[in-house]
Amino acid sequence: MNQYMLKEKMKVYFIMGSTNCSTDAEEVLEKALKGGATLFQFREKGTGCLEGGSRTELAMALQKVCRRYNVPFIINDDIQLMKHLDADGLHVGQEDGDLAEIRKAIPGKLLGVSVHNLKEARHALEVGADYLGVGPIYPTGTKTDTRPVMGYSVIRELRENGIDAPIVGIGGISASNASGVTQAGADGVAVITAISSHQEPDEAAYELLKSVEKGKESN
Ligand code: TZP
Ligand code: MG
Repeated sequence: MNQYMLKEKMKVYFIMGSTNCSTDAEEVLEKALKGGATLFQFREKGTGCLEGGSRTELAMALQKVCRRYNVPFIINDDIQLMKHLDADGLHVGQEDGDLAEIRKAIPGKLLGVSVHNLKEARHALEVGADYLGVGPIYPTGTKTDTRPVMGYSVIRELRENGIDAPIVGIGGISASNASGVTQAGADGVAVITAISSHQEPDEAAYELLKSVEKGKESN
């Protein structure tokens, strides 16, 4: 996938695992993709999350849904599972290991890296990351071990310093504040609860997409 296509796929980047959904995860994902989510990351984490075979089974079921909608399927921080499923890519954080080694371990696959500043962004891209996740942009209750809230000015700072790779903002993003993130220079937004906890995940994804596009237009 070239960078232009990848940037298009970043618009509404939906992330979740079973613990983020109050109803069936497959249904939530299907609705999200129907509504307009453009990329999906399987992130099975936290208290009560699935393990072993049931975790793999859920991942496979969600991958199937993504295939039906031609939406890339990314795995959070599990190279083995990514390889086992032949998923489209892997997303890792700063604490998930040596980025250069991870890059080498998954040739030809998308690699996304969470970064918090220019130094981390440059390093991730030097070793061959395909896209960057930046955040938390706004306060979030979904991930407790985050860095301090940074606001969307950090995205503008990355752009002003020549970072032209695909970027998604993450953390506390909803349809009401997504446009600020793309207006600041992000290609899209990554969300968990704005879609997974919404009564109508399809509407949530659609509203996010509209907000993302509005921000891009005024960028
Ligand atoms: N990384 C930084 S913030 C965050 C992650 C995984 C959680 C985002 O969840 P939400 O519900 O969209 O705020
Ligand atoms: Mg991680």
